[in-house]
Amino acid sequence: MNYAHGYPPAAPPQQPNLWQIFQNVDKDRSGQITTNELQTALSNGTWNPFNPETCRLMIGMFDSNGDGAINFQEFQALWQYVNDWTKCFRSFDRDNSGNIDRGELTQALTQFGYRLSDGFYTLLIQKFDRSHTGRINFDDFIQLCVVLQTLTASFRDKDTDRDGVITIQYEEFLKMVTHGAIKL
Ligand SMILES: [Ca+2]
Ligand SMILES: [Ca+2]
Ligand SMILES: [Ca+2]
Repeated sequence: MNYAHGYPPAAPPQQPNLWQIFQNVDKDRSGQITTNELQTALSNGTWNPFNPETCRLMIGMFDSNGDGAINFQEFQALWQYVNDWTKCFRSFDRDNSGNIDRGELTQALTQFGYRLSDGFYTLLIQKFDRSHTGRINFDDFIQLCVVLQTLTASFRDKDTDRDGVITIQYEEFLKMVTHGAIKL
């Protein structure tokens, strides 16, 4: 493997096995983690494959050098992010069912600072619940939160007077929604 100068760096003390985890995820030993490799490595707690859209979103967020894959350096931040989401998911899964029901989702998003109507929660669950059970699995929960976060951030950018209303041109709107190639 041909890593950048000085690689692999000493693993941070709190995650001594990170290099090993990286190598396990990097199935073809290319030194880079692709969407497929990440998808295989992650579990949503069901027998179904991890949401590929969530993997794609996360790779997009942590691919700092823009080559479409995750090297070890980028992986450290990505893995921390996955761990943070795992903790977050578990803390909101109050009944330990392994998924987030409507009440738990409401509590989670309210705690994140969102003020959303009942109707919008129905829409969110319809849109992001790939299992069609009315409950949100781990992978879909990340996708839901990231999409919501990204769109809210683009909205806030335009909502300079903070009144919750924006006026935008058609192409500006398209840019907002396609920024990061979000599929809604
Ligand atoms: Ca690889
Ligand atoms: Ca990269
Ligand atoms: Ca639950």
